Amino acid sequence: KYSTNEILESIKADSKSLAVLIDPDKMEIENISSFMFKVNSSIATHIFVGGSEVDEGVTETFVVEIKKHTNLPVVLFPGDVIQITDKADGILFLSLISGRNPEYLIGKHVEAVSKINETTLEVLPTGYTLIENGKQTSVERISQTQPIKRNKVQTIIDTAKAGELLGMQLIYLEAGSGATHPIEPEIIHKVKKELKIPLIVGGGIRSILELESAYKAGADLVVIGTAFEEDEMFFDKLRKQSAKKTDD
Ligand code: 1GP
Repeated sequence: KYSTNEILESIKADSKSLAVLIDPDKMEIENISSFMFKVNSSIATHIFVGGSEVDEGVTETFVVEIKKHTNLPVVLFPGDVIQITDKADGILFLSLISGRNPEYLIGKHVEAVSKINETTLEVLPTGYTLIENGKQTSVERISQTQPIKRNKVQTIIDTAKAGELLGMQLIYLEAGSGATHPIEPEIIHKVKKELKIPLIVGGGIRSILELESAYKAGADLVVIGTAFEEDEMFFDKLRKQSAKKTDD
């Protein structure tokens, strides 16, 4: 049932993947069609859908609407089991490996199995690693876990590596949505050097410069949410055409 690895393979094949994060709590459903029009003409390769506190049923309604307007793979980035829907293409099966709350390391996963079994979602086992960013994030509040301190670089590296050795297929370095500062390139670089699996980086990336430096440091997939919510013009800067020019 989980035999297709299409989404994982697409991330492995393109070391500059870009996921646009849509948080159903932060966007009006009426705006999805115009938003997706911009996404489609940008360099985005994936759509992530999720949030910390989305009510039951809302994620599904959003995914259905998003799918009407794009052929990009839609991946659930769930804050909770109730966000699981078979209308998406894949799901980040997140273990919060920076934290020590068993619910977010294995509890929610057991709860999720019966729901996932009813779907054909591609399951992407992901080591979700929250890095401290100066202010409390909603992940911290809801999961009641501590992020890893930014200066504990070896702990960050060892945590990511432990995730890989446990068999996870992706490592996600998260600064938190709306973070003041994105994850430092130096941390991305050091973590990437130790990993064989793809690295996802997100939280607080608001400019092309920050995006490019994350890729340069070794991020395979970058997740951006807030920058698009706050400034749809940001899409214009990420149009397919202008990306080509930079490549040339
Ligand atoms: C949050 O990593 C994502 O989970 C994206 O963060 O909203 O700050 O882009 P932003």
